Amino acid sequence: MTMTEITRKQPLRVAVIGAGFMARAHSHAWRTAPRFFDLSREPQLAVLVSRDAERGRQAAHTWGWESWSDDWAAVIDRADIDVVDICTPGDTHAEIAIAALRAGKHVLCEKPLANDPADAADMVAAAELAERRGIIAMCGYSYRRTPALALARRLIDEGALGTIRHVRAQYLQDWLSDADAPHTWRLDRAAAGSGALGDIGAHSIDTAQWLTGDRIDGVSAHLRTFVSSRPRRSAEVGLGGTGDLDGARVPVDVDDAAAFIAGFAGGALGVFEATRMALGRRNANRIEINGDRGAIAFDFERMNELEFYSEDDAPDRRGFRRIQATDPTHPYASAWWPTGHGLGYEHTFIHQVVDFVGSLDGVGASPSFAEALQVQRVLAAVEESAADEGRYTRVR
Ligand code: SOE
Repeated sequence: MTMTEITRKQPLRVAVIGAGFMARAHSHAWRTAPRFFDLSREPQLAVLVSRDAERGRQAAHTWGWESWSDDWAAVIDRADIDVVDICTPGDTHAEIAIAALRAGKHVLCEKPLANDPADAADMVAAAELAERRGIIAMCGYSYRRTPALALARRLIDEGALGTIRHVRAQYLQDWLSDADAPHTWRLDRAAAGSGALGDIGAHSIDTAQWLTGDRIDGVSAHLRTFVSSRPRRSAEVGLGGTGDLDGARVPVDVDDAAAFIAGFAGGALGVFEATRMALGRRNANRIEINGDRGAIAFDFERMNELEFYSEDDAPDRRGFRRIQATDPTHPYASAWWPTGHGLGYEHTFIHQVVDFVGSLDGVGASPSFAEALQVQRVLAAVEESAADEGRYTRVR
């Protein structure tokens, strides 16, 4: 009988801050990424941080973390931590990320980067200083890591769409359609910065700018709040919370829906919509881009598929074709299952970990904090425009 010891790679010790839905997705990703991808370092789930003792202990146990803490500042000071992964509401991002970068930790921070451009700019300054010491900072716009969208990016980079004229992006959810759906921190301006706009519209803005390689430089926007107060819950886990209702209602001070047209610096025209009240649409993160040579269309509710139209096809067979982005030639796909077997939401976070660890080898983390700051500036311009009845507003 022979027995050989498995040689392990250099560990990458991770601390996740948060114990909600996102921390759960990230925990799974840190654990799974090295099981399917050949990473240069071996992520280790060192410590989960949560203010809530019971929830933190439980989450750390269930998701496979070595330990739990209620003190993020102490965790950041620990010499054995390499990465700080921030999965808390937006109002806490700047303080934690800046402290972590100063302490020499690599940072992965959930989107949107912050609740306003000023905090985001401070985070960019800290990231740029840290980068000189080989420390990386990345923002978690996870949809970039959907294979079908990464394929769209490849097609656009190759010139298959030609000059981009139209960007049509909608992010439609319906989990807040019911006026009695409970209040959550995602409806609290102090914690979340904005409503559907920053929560899901930010994804569309990032995706659109990343796919086109262009930036939005002006917007004309409208925001709506359809339900002005919601039942209070004693605790919150996942979307909408799980704690008991106590009969009180909490005011909603963010948008339920956002709609805006956008001018791109390169001349393309964009139309954006973000809502968590589009009844029947569960997580329809959609984008369609038309150029003068071709077009792509994508809907996350069919996340394994990309529609592609090309003027290069013979005239008698032109039309959108439906590509299943599950072939080994497609981005990320060769690490997974046989062609056609499909991936899910969680895979985008696994790919995010793969790219994050990859960027430690000097590839350059993207979306960088600077890219995420540009998204923040668009969000701010949308709010400014909406406050002025849709006046066309420059992104500054
Ligand atoms: C809630 O609307 C939410 O969880 C967003 O916060 C995420 O960014 C998105 O991926 C799914 O929906």
